[in-house]
Amino acid sequence: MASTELAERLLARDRAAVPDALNLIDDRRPARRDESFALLDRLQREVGDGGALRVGVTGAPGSGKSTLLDALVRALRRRERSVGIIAVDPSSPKSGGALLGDRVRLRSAAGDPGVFVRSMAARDRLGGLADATFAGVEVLCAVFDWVFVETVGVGQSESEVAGLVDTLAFVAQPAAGDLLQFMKAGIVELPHLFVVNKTDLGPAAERTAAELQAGLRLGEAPEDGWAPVVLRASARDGGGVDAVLEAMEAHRRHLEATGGLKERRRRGRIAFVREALVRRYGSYGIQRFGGREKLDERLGAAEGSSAFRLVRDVAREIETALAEACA
Ligand SMILES: Nc1nc2c(ncn2[C@@H]2O[C@H](COP(=O)(O)OP(=O)(O)OP(=O)(O)O)[C@@H](O)[C@H]2O)c(=O)[nH]1
Ligand SMILES: [Mg+2]
Repeated sequence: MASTELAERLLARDRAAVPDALNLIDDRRPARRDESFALLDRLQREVGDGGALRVGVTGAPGSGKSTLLDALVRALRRRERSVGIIAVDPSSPKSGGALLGDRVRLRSAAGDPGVFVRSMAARDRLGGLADATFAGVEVLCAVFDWVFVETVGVGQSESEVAGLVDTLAFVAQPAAGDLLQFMKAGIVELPHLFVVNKTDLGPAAERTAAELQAGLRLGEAPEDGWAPVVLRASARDGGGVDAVLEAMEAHRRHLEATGGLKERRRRGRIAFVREALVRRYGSYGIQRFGGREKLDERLGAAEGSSAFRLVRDVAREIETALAEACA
């Protein structure tokens, strides 16, 4: 199917077009890449800076991210909201979705056309969160009311996923003892809400929540004016799940009221392009291009292009600069 037809169907919120669109963005053949860029440019322009709530759900392995997502999906379906989910698979370089059933176990999604789940590889050949993950979010956001991205881990994956979503939720295990590590790594600065999960297991959750709350108070006042929220939940029993949803909605309202939404997405796109280019050409390449400032200027001036096309276009410019440097 041509990208123009795919774009029409996605913009008409036709869910049946989603798998074809995801296949297209995963296709590396040059002609298909051009189609894919055209599709993503159009989605970016026409979906604009509103649309689906984009929420990242992160946390240590086994903390209950998927179980929480399952509970959130149920709550959203009761409210007649549609949901798209990208589960980032940390293990396989190319999972093709086969692991999906094991990792995500979304019972709530079975047979429901209002829920779409896709598992994607964490890393592409160049390292970093796979480009397809970023593109997949754009596609799902055209069609669904809410889009979630589940990622495991502490460290780089958090900051990458933070650039991709409006709201970042961190799922913490009771008494995991991770808190100090997060603080050292600066992780506590990124999430907008912390969910201490498994409260059904006893009082440890209460302690962890109090510890987190105290730790967050030590940090600097957030520059976007949003004070991170600490919530308690039992994803398994559904306890506290509505409050999690409400906190996510409250954060979105905050972003809209302060103008932060547009700015956050703009910065997220620029960070994505910059990281992709630095990964590919190193700081030497960026230097040859004219340095970070020139790069940011170039990226800031390219509003109509999707981040993906921009990576390709600026990559060509950097290669020209490198060739000149060698001549
Ligand atoms: N008691 C209890 N167990 C829970 C709760 N939430 C999740 N679990 C259990 O914790 C285990 C891990 O849950 P998952 O939802 O798969 O955790 P995850 O964070 O998605 O794990 P990965 O995707 O592997 O990183 C499973 O055995 C769940 O049944 C909860 O609220 N209470
Ligand atoms: Mg999971």
